[in-house]
Amino acid sequence: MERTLVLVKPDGVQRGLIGEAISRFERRGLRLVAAKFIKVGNELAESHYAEHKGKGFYDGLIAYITSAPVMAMVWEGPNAVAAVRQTVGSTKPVESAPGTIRHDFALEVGRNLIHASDKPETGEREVALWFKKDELVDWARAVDAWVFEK
Ligand code: D4T
Repeated sequence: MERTLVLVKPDGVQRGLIGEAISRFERRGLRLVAAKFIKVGNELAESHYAEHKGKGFYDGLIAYITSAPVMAMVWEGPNAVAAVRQTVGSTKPVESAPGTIRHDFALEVGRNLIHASDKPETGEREVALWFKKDELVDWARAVDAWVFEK
């Protein structure tokens, strides 16, 4: 089953949107695999955003993600990466479709509330970066057969 890393970023936590985000992923049918509420240190922030090092917004991005706690989660399901990205909306909130989290609650790219892995390979890398193997819970829901075709 495909897995994706989701972070409710510091602005989402401060604005009380953890429950809103979890609720949307649950209603979509995705299955929660892991969750932890943590203050992100510089080392983890820099590893997570390594691909953006050197870009103009990089320092602000590191300051933002380390500024307050985040809710880190792993969600799984068929095409979980694409499904979560769709529910979250485009990186720039004003380009996000109505009904997405970023459209409904955000205005600026530097305060876009949620991180979600952008490709299945990124999902695997990010899940391994943020969670130890024994923090990932293997489980089934009674409702799975009514959500997952196979
Ligand atoms: P994240 O990684 O936070 O889910 O965002 P996206 O996957 O949607 O977008 P991204 O990797 O291109 O950007 C990472 C992060 O950088 C911030 N950002 C981005 C910014 O502050 N200014 C910018 O111009 C861009 C492109 C927002 C998300």
